[in-house]
Amino acid sequence: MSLKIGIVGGTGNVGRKILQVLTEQRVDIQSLRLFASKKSQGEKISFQDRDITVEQLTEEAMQEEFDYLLFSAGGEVSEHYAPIAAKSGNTVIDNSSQWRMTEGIPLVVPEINGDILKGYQGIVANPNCSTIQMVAALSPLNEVYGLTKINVATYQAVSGSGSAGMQELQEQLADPQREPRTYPKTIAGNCIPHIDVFYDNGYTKEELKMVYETQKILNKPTLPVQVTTVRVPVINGHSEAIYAEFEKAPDLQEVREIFEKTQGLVLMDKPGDLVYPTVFDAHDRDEVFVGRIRKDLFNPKGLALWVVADNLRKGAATNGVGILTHMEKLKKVR
Ligand code: 11C
Repeated sequence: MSLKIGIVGGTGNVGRKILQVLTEQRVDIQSLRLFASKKSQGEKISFQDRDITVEQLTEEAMQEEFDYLLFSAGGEVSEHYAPIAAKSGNTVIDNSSQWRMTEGIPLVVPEINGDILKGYQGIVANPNCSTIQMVAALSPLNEVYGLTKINVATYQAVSGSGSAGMQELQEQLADPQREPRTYPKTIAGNCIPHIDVFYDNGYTKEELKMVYETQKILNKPTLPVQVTTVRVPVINGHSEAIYAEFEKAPDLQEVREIFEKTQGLVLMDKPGDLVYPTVFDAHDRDEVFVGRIRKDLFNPKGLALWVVADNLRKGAATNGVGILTHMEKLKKVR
């Protein structure tokens, strides 16, 4: 079926990646409209063989008929406009954190829980980038061994903060004296254990997103998830050092086989030959890369992993377009 698609936040980092992924995945598009704030109205964005003129986002436009509206313009825009679009019968795939934990709103990584979307119309939430790559790697192990605990530290690229973060790192690399604006401290040559705001319990919003989103996607509402998120001076690509425990002791060889046969994962795990993933391997790729697989030295049920993905792709655009294509597939299944 030829689809009527709208992208809200079409001029941002993720909006542009969505355009790229729609083309690569050959989504059959009847019409494509791009919406942004008044400031970007009239801008031209090239898509396939044409230029698309950016329109100002309005309530009226969201009430028109679309098959899918992909939102990536921040929580406030989604809070206001996504329900208007959904009430008008449109399906919204929302990349912001606004609706992720709302009861009744599906939070989806298509290959894990995409089937909950059968017959669904309304807002579908796309998880946080750092959550997506972690659950993509752990879900196939959960199915075989039963996850009982996660402990993770992230190494997150500045592209997660949009173009402002990328620009700040580049400017500070050229001039280390340059004052921080996007980040609380200098990012060039530094690691900042602080992403988004702090809560009274000492965790950041980014950390608690990873906790609660993981529990919701895996449908394990009491799973203990311990997180420290860190911004690092990397332009693009998030890395994660994950430690997980299971009900059944995982077998290393079998774990590797599971990763090898899981679609969307790439196993890079021959450390002796310097084979382990870094952000350069994951750049502009849709897969999640896994390596450095080790058994816990003290607990046979524990496993350590290093997981890397392109946060703008699998962490945002690819997963969002994946939700769209999955919903289209579900419509064809009776
Ligand atoms: C970062 N993970 O790297 C954030 C960006 O909830 O979708 C994405 C925020 C979100 O800064």
